[in-house]
Amino acid sequence: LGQKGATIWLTGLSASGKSTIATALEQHLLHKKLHAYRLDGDNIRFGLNKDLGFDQASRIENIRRIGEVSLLFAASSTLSVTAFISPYVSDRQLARDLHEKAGLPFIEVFVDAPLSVVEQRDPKGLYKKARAGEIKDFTGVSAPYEPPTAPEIHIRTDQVDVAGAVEIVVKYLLENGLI
Ligand code: GGZ
Repeated sequence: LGQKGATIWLTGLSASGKSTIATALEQHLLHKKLHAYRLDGDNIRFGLNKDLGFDQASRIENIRRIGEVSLLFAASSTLSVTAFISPYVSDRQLARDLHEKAGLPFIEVFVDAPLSVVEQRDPKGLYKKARAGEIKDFTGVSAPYEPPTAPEIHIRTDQVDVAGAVEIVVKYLLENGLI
């Protein structure tokens, strides 16, 4: 394969736009005949990680496994696109370290929208339930989110649309010789 693998790691609050951007990015890369694969709640939390919940230890293990799986895809020359809250700096750092040790690029993308905005969006009514105490340990409400301090890419989803977000990531990949 001429293509080099890498992991594009999206992090951000629930309803920040991670899955939407990951899906659009994956489609864009596939249309360019690049190998891309998206990992998100639908194919990980309902399968490999269905034994895990949302307490801190479960999230740490969730992200640890996802880091290992994304590494395998990247090692197979695939552009691996992950879309998980991944709320802890230390867990994202572990995923980064795995990739760097293997000589594979790790691109952290902060999918950033203020809590007030994502709470307004609330597409699944989860923030409302969290505020009402019906869901415990909800990120941004009753569980922490530690924003990246030096992400490779920072996208404000209250300011750019999905196409704009994809363009930002693709530009980064082109400029860094990853595609
Ligand atoms: C955060 C939760 C929770 C709690 C269920 N806290 O917006 P969604 O619904 O579709 O995506 C969220 C998803 C978060 O799973 P992750 O694997 O990305 O989380 S982590 O990286 O922190 O392990 C949300 C839903 O699961 N969800 N309960 N308590 N999000």
